[in-house]
Amino acid sequence: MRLDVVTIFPEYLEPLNVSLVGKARARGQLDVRIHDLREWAHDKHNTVDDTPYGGGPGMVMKPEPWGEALDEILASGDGEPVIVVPTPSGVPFTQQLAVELSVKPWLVFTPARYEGIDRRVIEEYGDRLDVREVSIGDYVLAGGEAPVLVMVEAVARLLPGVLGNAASHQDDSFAPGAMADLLEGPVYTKPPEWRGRGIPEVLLSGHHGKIARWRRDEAFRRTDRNRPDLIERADPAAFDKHDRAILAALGWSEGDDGRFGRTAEAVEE
Ligand code: 6GU
Repeated sequence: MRLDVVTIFPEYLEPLNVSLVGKARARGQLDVRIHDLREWAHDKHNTVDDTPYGGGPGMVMKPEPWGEALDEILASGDGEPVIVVPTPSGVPFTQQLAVELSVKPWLVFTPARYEGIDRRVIEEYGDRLDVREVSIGDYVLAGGEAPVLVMVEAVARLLPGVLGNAASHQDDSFAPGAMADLLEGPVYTKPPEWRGRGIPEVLLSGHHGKIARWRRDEAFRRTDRNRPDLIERADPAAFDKHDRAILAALGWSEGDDGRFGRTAEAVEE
């Protein structure tokens, strides 16, 4: 996979040289190219921003440097990339979107600073290419560089051969499949006792069926506590008899619409 990032802070992307993404690059699984937007600014001060039409606070990124940068990058490769525009006004970045992007051969990220990029740039490339405006959550950051690090890590770990163990992302929280719609439960390793705290007995039992069931119960407990919205949203067809018993014990019941909701008493707590 090829990844291009256009930014006014190339050094902000240094973490892409480290760890999982850094190793994928070293192995040739990822071709990452960081570009300094100011190379496509032509005045004495390499200006990339200007005041907003209509007034208001802050500055807006000028269209010309972005247009020249993107034209040059697009001409440098085969085929067409997906352009990912990080913005707090974008669609939510989810595991589903990470999976979708992970099968594309080429992604171009355009992290902005200030109040964002002149709208005409998104329209211009959106008319010809697959352009996605994406947000990483409901909070406001000073720029799109940290979101690019987040998105690249989420996508890179899905590439074939990048994670050591292909099974590792099968029960990721939010992965489509077996544990879909549930958060992962707790994990333990050696030593068997630490500061007087032991390990749940079942994990030492060697009984794989019981261990799988315990893990799923713990996943329900954690999801109930931290993300009840995921249980409300879940398709109950995915819940077996034991799942329903756990949910009932946690104060959930199946509503007329077939979905689970918290019983009035459980909501009070
Ligand atoms: Cl993608 N950009 C910025 N600046 N803030 C954000 C964001 C992106 N996602 C959440 N907050």
